[in-house]
Amino acid sequence: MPIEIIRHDITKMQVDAIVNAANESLSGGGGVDGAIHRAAGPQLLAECRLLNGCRTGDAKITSGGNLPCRYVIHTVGPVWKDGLHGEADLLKSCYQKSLSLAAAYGCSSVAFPLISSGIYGYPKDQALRIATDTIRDYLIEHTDDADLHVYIVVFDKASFRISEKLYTGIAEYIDDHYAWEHADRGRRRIAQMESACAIEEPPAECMLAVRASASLEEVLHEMDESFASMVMRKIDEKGMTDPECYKKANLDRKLFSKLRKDSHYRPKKQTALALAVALELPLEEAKELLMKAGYALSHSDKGDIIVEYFIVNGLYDIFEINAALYSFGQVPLGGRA
Ligand code: AR6
Repeated sequence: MPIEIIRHDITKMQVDAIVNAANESLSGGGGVDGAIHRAAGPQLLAECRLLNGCRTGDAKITSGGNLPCRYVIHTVGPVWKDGLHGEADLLKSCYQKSLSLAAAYGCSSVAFPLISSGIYGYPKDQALRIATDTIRDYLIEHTDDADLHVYIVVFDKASFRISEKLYTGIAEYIDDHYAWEHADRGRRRIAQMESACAIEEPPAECMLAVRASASLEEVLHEMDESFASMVMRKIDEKGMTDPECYKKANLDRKLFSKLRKDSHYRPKKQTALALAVALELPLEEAKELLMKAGYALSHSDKGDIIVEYFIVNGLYDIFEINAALYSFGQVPLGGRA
């Protein structure tokens, strides 16, 4: 995945560059800044002293000292006041300037902490949203940096925050669709018996009858169509380019080109779901696409229900979906070769 949110200590990340949430003096501090300076050793402070500080929203670079990364990019996030003092633009600028520096220094992987979301008080859900949106937009605009792999490293579980409203909406949806799976054995047995008597999905022959308006040739062709062919057809129908599609799907270029080259390529479920989201398929079509890769959206899988919630509500932002999946402890969408 070009953008990956992970829970880790950023000082341990084996990447080309890590980003430090510093202050304007670049003389070290608490939080992640303190942890980075401690792990990098005194050489880092000596290099920082030569940089003449750093303005809020800007970024500067040093070596990584004793850290496993080659570089540390120091950026200064805004102090949160009330959101009405240009905080969002300054925070965006931190990500943009840091990514430009990483690209200028030939980095192919970079790890960010959630800048400003600790001592500087930026609400974590908004900080995460700005981080994912800004990094995504940057990667879409800078096609040359398409292979840049970006980690957003969060330290504590509380950082996987999505807005209260979204969280509640998803929690209710899960409750409605998942609850019976957790009912006591007796109720579960009754539900099983009921579902054995009901036909949820019409058999293929019914579908042929229902779709009487389509020519037999068309229907047979669609039944034969592979996963990869359906993706390519949908890309054409929607007038998308390949990069638009794989970036919206949070897939790396190499993985996507496998799909382009091999019409029988069988993706992982998270990749198949990511493509359904990137192509903004309505629920039935998303299920059809998944089925072509041998998967289904299951109501006994919390992650599937969360993705379904977004599709049903016409919300196709993969990074918002991933933030929600993280919040509920589920595996994110996207993938790499
Ligand atoms: N790895 C990953 N994330 C971490 C780590 C770590 N080792 N340690 C903390 N975080 P903060 P700010 C998370 O306060 O809000 C310093 O004194 C933490 O949970 O480090 O931008 C500077 O010198 C939070 O989500 O940075 C400045 O004066 C995020 O990193 C000021 O703090 C950022 O928290 C900057 O404040």
